[in-house]
Amino acid sequence: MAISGLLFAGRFGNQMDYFLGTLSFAKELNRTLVLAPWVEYHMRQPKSIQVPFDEYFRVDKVAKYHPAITMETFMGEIAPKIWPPSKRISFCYQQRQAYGEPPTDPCAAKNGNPPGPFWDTYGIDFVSSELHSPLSYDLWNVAGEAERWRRRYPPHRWPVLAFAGSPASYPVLEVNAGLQRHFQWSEAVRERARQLRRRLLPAAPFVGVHLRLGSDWERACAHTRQATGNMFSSAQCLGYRQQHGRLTERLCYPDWPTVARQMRRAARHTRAPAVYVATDAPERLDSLRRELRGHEQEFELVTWQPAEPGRPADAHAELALLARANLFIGNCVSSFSAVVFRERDALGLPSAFWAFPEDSESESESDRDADPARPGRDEL
Ligand code: GFB
Repeated sequence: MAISGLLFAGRFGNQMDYFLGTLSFAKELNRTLVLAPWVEYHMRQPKSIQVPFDEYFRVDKVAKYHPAITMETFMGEIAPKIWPPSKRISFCYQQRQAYGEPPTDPCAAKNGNPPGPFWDTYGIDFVSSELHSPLSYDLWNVAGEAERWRRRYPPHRWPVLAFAGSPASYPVLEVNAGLQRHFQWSEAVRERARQLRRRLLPAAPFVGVHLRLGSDWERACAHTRQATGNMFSSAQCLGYRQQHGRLTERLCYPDWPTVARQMRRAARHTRAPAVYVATDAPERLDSLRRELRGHEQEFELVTWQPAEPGRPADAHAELALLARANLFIGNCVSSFSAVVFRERDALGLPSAFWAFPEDSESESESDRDADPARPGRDEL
């Protein structure tokens, strides 16, 4: 009675969006969700690495909302009973194999990296493919679609639906964004976030910000000039129908004066002596420091410092830390920022975005709402 989605597309923020949609899909079909591992790419490792779901999030909190088990539990305890090797069929919408001989394996579920290493991690091979078209993953905008899935794939004949790609869309549909509240960081991640806070921040309110600055992002943001709709996660501030504004390059890649101004204002409003900056490109922060020259006494700029030399920034600890800042300023277009925004939204904590609203130089709603009294250090 399970659904397993291969959530390999993209990096963490992307995968999180797919997870929310997949959880909702499983709920609509009333099937247990097999929580796939996170797919990561580590330096000098040619193949993707599969990180068990529960290293980052608590399974019991997801399962409280809808039955869910990890891939490890599924393969160890359930699959031997209901999903023997001879019954392993991969699902995809239509033929995925683009070139070559007439396909014997239309879903090509294990072609390339990460798909190959993903299934190999659990010793899974597929005996055939099932093309489920015209049934789509969008059970919310296509009337009667969930019922058609249930009729075509009844659990007694199809106990497991194993998808070659996530049965969900990116970016996450509006209707599913709130499901982030069921994803609570594991104790290990929370502890790393607590340590980060203790080590680097004063015991006082703090502002947390995300600056997406890498060259991949710079290139992506150049596309905003031609874009007419939303891009990546920009619906989180612009609205799914862009009812709150339009996509601009500045929203995607804000200029330093804007960043410095919003930071100073946020620190002032929250009476925070420190601003924690999470970024994918710390080498670019010198420009920010130059921009803040003359205002050093207003707040301390804090960034990732490895506890051991050379350790890369811990993305999950940073996300968990940002989620509990007194005020968060994120990048509206980034799905990494979106993880923080959705978690804070569920907790009722204020967030703002760089260069948003576009024409406002005045304080935003969230700036005003920021309450220095919450949350406390113990709440992480
Ligand atoms: O999470 P993600 O899909 O968000 O991908 P975007 C960005 C990745 O960069 C994260 C790292 O998963 C992290 O590994 N990263 C970014 C960071 N910011 C930080 C940070 O502040 N701290 C740490 N520790 N790591 C989009 C992708 O990225 O970028 C698209 O989703 C595409 O697929 C586009 O690649 C160019 O939405 O920001």
